[in-house]
Amino acid sequence: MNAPVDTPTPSTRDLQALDSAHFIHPFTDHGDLATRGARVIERAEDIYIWDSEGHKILDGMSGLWCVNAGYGRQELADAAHAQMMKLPFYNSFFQTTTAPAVQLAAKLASLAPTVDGRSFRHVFFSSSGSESNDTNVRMVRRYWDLLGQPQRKVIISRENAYHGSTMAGASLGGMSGMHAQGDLPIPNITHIGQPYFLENSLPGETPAEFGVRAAGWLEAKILELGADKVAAFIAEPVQGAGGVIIPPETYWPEIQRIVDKYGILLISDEVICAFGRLGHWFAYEKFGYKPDLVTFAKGVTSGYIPLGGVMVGDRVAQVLIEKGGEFNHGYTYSGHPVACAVALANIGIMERENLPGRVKDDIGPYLARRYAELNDHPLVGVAETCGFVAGLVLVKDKALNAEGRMTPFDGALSVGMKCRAHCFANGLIMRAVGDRMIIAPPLTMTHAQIDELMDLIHKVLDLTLAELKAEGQWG
Ligand code: PXG
Repeated sequence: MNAPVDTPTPSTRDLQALDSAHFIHPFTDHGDLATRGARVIERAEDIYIWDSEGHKILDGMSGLWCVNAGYGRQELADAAHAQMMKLPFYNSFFQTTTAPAVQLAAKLASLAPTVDGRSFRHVFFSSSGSESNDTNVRMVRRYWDLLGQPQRKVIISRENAYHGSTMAGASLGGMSGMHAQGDLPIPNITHIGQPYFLENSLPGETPAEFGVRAAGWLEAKILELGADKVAAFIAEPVQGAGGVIIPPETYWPEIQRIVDKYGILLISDEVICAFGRLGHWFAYEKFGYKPDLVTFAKGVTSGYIPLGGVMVGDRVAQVLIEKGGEFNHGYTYSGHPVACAVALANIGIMERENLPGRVKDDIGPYLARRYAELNDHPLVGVAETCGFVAGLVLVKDKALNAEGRMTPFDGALSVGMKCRAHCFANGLIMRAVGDRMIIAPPLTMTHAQIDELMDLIHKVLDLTLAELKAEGQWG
């Protein structure tokens, strides 16, 4: 075999020019990008990334909610290398299988907790969260067809949910900007309101009351459609891309009561929330509900290689397997041996370092304590965490107005984007969703690194406030 040719790394300017000329980025305004040039990320270690200009940046978003075990894990590279040399690819169609796919399926089944006798013994693999949710749509419809109830077609989701970007994923999602492009949602998908206390509660309502009322929107929608038309409800345990929306404690138990009452399937989309992110292997355990299908991706490999899938609960698996015949669905890379080998190694690291347990008992509570301090900052309406995701809302005035609400900034001011610019300039990756600033850092963080993160957050908030004052937008 030839040794790899050592080509010189192109300059940042050259990369930006080629990028602009050839690379269509996801969710990007290319006119805007061309005027700035893309930020080129070159390498990463632990919780930090470095751009091509040598800036060190604390990655408060774990790549894109996925590098749960942190960067620079030799074991994951070794697992991929060893599997590539042994068997880089073989498919799992036509009654064949490979050891990594089998072992990962069994491992995932052992990690998914059984609640009230409902267990997960089967897994369907894909390469992403979007493909996994497409699988869910097909699997749910197949399930009801096999049970002789083909009229049960409607899947209920929520506004401001994110379930991916394929036709089905974007349709399940509740992002109006996505629906506006390409005639979405596809038929038989509908949405109810989200459980966002700050925006959707009534004056004087407690979070507990609001949680029950928000769950009640599901029951109202089921009754409006006719229960015999409804196939499933899909939701993220905590909404991620929507801005880290943490539901009140009363929400999930009430949702469970409703799906049980009408016999509809419950899909827990845990693409962000599983694999330690909320302090558990799977997040439904944290909230105590009982999904029939669980979507996963991202953290299963810590993002080192694409892999996703669906944990298929016994209720669905039994019907598919016992009554099903052939389910005409699958992807070339379902059970990709290299991706599965990396996932196994990644789960090995998470077990050895007890990453879910650290989030639950140590760094999660520490982050929560430190985040609570942000509530004292004049710009911060509410700062809150759940496991290792956190969100804070930037507000113009946190004193409650006559309607019992804080006063938001005028959207045209793009205060979240101003804050995000200060983050970039000061070595911190934090996402802005409107005026909500959100993080989901690697689960390996030490207390000292959380302190470093908090110093950076205080600094960017102060800089944002100073900018607003200088523009005459404050006070
Ligand atoms: N479900 C959930 C809950 C997600 O967060 C997907 C499905 C789709 O996964 P794939 O692998 O197909 O991208 C996601 C992905 C953001 C952002 O801006 C979030 C995601 C993807 C891209 C951007 O926060 N989540």
